[in-house]
Amino acid sequence: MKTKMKMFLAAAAALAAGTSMAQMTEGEVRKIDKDSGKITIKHGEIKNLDMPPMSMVFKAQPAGLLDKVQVGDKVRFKAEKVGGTYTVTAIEK
Ligand SMILES: [Cu+2]
Repeated sequence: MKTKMKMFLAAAAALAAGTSMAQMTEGEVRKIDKDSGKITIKHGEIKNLDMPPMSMVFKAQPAGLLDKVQVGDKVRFKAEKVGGTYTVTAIEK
């Protein structure tokens, strides 16, 4: 029983990690912290994460994504949950 549960969780995690499923979300950059590799975005609904509009902090992966945008920019970005952390894996103005 326990093993079956683990297999189910592994399958669910693999599904959740499917990057091709992630859609681009609209947002506005509020804060950029290059030292910690984090970015605060006021975002619209993130359908692939089942998240309503809000302002929140994301990790940037790779951190170089933070060099592409500035505070105040209207952006489109890809948000995913990586290792339990909400992460921006792509961003464009
Ligand atoms: Cu959010």
